Amino acid sequence: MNSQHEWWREATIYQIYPKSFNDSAGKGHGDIKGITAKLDYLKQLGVSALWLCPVYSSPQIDNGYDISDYYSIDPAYGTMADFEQLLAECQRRDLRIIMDIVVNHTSTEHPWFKEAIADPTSPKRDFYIWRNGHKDAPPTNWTSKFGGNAWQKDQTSGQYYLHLFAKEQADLNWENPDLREQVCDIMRFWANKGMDGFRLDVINLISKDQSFPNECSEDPQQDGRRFYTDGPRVHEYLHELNQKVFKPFDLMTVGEMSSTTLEQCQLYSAPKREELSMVFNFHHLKVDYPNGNKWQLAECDWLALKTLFTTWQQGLHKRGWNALFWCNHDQPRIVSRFGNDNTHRVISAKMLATGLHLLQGTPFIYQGEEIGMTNPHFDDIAQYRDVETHNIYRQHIEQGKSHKEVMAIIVSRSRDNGRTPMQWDASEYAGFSKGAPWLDVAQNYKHINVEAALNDPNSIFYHYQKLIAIRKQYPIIIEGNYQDLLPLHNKLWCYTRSHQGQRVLVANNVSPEPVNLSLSAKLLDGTWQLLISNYQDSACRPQSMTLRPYESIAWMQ
Ligand code: TEU
Repeated sequence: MNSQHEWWREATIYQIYPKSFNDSAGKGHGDIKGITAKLDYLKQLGVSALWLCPVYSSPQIDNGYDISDYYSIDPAYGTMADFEQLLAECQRRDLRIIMDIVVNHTSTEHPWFKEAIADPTSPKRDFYIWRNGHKDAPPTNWTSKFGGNAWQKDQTSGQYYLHLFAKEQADLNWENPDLREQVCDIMRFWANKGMDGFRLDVINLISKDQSFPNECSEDPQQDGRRFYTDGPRVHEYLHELNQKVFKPFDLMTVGEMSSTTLEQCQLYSAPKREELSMVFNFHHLKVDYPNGNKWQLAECDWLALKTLFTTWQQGLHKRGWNALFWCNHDQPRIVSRFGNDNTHRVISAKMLATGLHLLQGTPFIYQGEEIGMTNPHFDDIAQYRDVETHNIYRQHIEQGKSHKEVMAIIVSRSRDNGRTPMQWDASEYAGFSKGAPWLDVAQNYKHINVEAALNDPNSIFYHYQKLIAIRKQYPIIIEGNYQDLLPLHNKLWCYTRSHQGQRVLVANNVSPEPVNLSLSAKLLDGTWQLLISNYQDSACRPQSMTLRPYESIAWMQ
């Protein structure tokens, strides 16, 4: 495959969380027809592809990341005919579709698991990971990502099964070749429908250390992850999937990488190794986690963030390929997190967008990000729906924290921050649904909504639209090398991209105060043009100057 063929290198991808995108039937719950009705809006934004979060049949314990039938559409989202119509309408508009596929685990309602539980001698038993406990203790002390021990006891057989996520999400045993063949069949089924790629959920967790060792340290971060993250056979399994499915169907693949390393991601996404097209990692979204702890509050550490960008930009340059993103359905809204949703919402949202979209990689826009949707700031636990949020709430209260303390963390960290209904207009329920939504709409929908954004030529929407167009127009954005010009400055994020004698210079003030920018005379030589900025009267060429609060300017030479 050459670069021409790899459409995803110049693409921007839009992530849809179907439950919260658009409800066509007044149920308070988004559906596939609702997505089809909004394709012209997405086309207007200019994205090349949609990533659709899981719409397969599921008991919805984890909003579809607990699949009970890989071959059918959950009735809550519609029918297979609705899905096929969505696909056809996308194809008509030259929009591609990436399906989210969850194969690290299934729902415990999946027939494989039901058979495995009902009959321990069934071949399906080995599709999952079973171990004996030690007296009354589970097989290992690993913890689930959603809190508590990662093993659940089956009372009938007395054995435990592994679940790295909720207890209703049982981990699959990839050591079993029949299971791997089933996974290939599932992927072929969807590929045959004509979709363009897969987003593979927590795909770097599929291979577990078969000796299942215990963690020996009391450190809460020592939760067992080192025994299954980027595990012993993961590259072999991905290469096998690539040869059997991805390559024959010419699919684009993006692997969600949990707690991975740059070295591993160089391997996953190296074109010659034929594993994945690109990786989707989270290191840059942990710079406000003290000691890696999501459930403890801290501000964004910009120096750490910039160091990570340098490491990953340079580390994958000409070696692999990265996804670029600020938001997804598991993350709080970026404008409320690293920007300022209070006094500088529009300007800081645009600054964050420019900083990210002019990097090397494939940008992903999460629904609502393009209009600067914020965290909803829900302060009542009853307003939250997420299984992780409720588990963590319970766990922290049991550990003796006060309700107030726990809520302060949840308000800023809950995954539901990114899941509130899409704000389409100023009508009731933000035009998302005619019925009361499954999760409350953020109260600011009357002024933050798609309709208002489309009517305002200076809106965040048009800024994103321009960034998407710039990427398609200038190969330097796709190919250029990255260099941080002021790596030790904690208020300026200023970098160049260089490619075949051309240069792009990006200057971002990441703070709410004015900051002086001084650049070397050598750098300023030559002819420059303004590419994009977030104030209307930004300097047309780079010079030493004062950058206003959250000011962001990109020039090209
Ligand atoms: O998420 C994987 C994952 O580990 C996180 O993003 C997780 O939500 C976070 O660490 C919790 O603090 C993927 C999906 O994106 C997520 O929605 C699913 O819940 C999870 O896998 C299990 O399938």
